[in-house]
Amino acid sequence: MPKKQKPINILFAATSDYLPYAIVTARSAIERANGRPVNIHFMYADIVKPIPDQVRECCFEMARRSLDDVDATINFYDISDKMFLLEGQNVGMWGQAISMTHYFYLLSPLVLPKDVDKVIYLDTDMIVNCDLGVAYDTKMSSHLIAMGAPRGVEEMGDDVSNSGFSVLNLKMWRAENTLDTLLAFGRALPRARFCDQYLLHEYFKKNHVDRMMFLAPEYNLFPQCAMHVALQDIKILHFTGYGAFKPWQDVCGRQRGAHLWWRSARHTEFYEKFIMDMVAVGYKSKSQHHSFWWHLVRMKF
Ligand SMILES: [Mn+2]
Repeated sequence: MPKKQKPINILFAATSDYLPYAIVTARSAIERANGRPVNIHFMYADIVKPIPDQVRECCFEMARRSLDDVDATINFYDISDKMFLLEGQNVGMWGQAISMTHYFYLLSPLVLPKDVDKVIYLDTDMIVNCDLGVAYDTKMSSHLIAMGAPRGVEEMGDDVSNSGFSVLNLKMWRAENTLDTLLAFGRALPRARFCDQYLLHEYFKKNHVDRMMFLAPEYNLFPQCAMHVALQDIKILHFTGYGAFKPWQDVCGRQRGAHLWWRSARHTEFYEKFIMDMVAVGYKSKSQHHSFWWHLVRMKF
């Protein structure tokens, strides 16, 4: 028997209503991992709006079933009791509650099992278009974090890495107590529009750049802003930034690369929910006539 490959650990951290989208991102990563096992970790705290326990449990069950046919596990971590740790961090332009959700993943050294010594954090509005094993296996040495390199389309200037994708060297974070140091640093920062992204920028990029590793920019590109890069060369599509439409709200088919999202969405238990939501958006939209056509085109091709 060939030795079983070491799994890739992937982290999502959000309120639990983002789980359906996280599962689409997860499926896209799993489908491109060449059969290597993937462990999904979902850290959540429902601090933005109340979500009934039954609804959340149903969502968890649908998530598990969405991974039935692939070599993947999923674990859920309620981090509500850790929220006090985030007190005093920058509240960004999204308001108190949503801003705090942006910091969730930074608690992973504390929350994830100790045998998970490295994790790839992904936003829930992404499609993985490459084998993540390559980034996962990259030797980090003394680097605490690895991110997509600067891309020149950032809100904070051209030298900032978007925080939707990062590889966290959890073993080293734990050994050096990086989380405590980082959060203390964050509490002393002046008010800013951005949250975790600003914190990482100030801490790593400005003050500890030797502890940060830069991966290819293609690991985190906004497809509509990176027209010079062919779709197949974008390793991770991030549906955000200037001019972006979330694929699940893109009634008119305007988002570049959205069809890749729908292809993975179709392989989850949430597909019908996505369709129903899209139809509802379509009804509200002035351009509903086109929307149904576009959606049909997506479903068929
Ligand atoms: Mn995002």
